[in-house]
Amino acid sequence: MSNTEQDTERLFHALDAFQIEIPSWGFANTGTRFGKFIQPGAATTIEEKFADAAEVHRLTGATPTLALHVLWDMPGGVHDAPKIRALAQQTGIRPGSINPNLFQDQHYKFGSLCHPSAEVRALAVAHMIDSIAIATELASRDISLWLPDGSNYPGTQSIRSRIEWLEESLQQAHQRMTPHQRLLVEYKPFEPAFYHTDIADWGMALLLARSAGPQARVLVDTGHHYAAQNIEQIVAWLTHTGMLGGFHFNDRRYADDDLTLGSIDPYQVFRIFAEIHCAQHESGLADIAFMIDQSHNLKPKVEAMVQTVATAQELWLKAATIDWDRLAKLQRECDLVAAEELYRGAFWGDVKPTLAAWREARGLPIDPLHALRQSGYIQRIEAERADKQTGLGSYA
Ligand code: PSV
Ligand code: MN
Repeated sequence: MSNTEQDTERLFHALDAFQIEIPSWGFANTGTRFGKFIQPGAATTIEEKFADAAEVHRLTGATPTLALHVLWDMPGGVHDAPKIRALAQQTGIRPGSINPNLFQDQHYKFGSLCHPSAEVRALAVAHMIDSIAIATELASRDISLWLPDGSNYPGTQSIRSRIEWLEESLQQAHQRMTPHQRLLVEYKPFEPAFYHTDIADWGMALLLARSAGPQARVLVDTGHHYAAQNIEQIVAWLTHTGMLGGFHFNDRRYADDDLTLGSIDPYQVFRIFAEIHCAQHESGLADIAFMIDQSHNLKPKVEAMVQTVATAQELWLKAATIDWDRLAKLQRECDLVAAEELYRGAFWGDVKPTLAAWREARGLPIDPLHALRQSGYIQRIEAERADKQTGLGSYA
């Protein structure tokens, strides 16, 4: 086999291995705190969310699982599991991570797992346990926790007590997991609380995951950092410690903007992917769950999701072209310019022909976005769903 053929095989293998979970909430009408713009094709039921997810997977070949949000997608809790299993069977899309919801119930005004009241904390732990039971019923591995808890004004809550309450709550939830499940602990430095959040950064998430138990890991949401934070360095630490459980990908300009992956800073996504490829190259790597956490308020949802996945595949492939042995040698020799050129050369290199060849070889459309537009899927769902949207006004 020639060098070029070997390279192609290696890159095809990297693409085969790349799977990214899509969120059910990415297909439903969502908005900002100022309001919602309703889309005629937005999914209004869990059946429609599965159908949209299947369409994205048909076009990209990379999204076999759908993240579910407990209260939004399974209001009946564990009783809804048979329905979800039937949908998975029909659409070929497996239920993915299970996302508890600790932010909508009125009891949680001052916190959930960290609330000063033991009664409210018990309610929140019970919801975690229900979410774990749902995951068990659906054979989902990951319970993915984003905790909204925090406070808005200095001195109004005991940060130290809340650490202890949170540790206890997470330990209680962890005990209820089956041996193959994982608890992913997500962090975020602001919003909805604006003075302190109880899991503000990766260090806190790491310590909490360690204290929760051996099946807990950290989840990095790319939108949950202070401006200019070096996310790939966090990735390096978390891969080094074996504590990286997963990602929520999206892009941002100012805050947790949930913009399309790579739309603002594709080089950052490349650098994160590169760090993961590097860790895999050097030491093999335990499973990392790649997920998208985006809700498009203005772009059509299915189209935006296909655009996102296609961009992720391209950036993943670019990062896969790095020659790690050569880069390591240049780094050791402190040949800074050559090392940087090799690294950014991979970013600037054109991988579109390889991606197209892989898609063709795997029976996928070469241009997934174009194929979506040609398929008539968007027109069909808009016609079927428009009357079901609440709040869809006339443009006339
Ligand atoms: C809120 O910030 C958020 O976007 C978190 O990132 C969660 O992962 C997501 O909602 C779903 O609960
Ligand atoms: Mn997230």
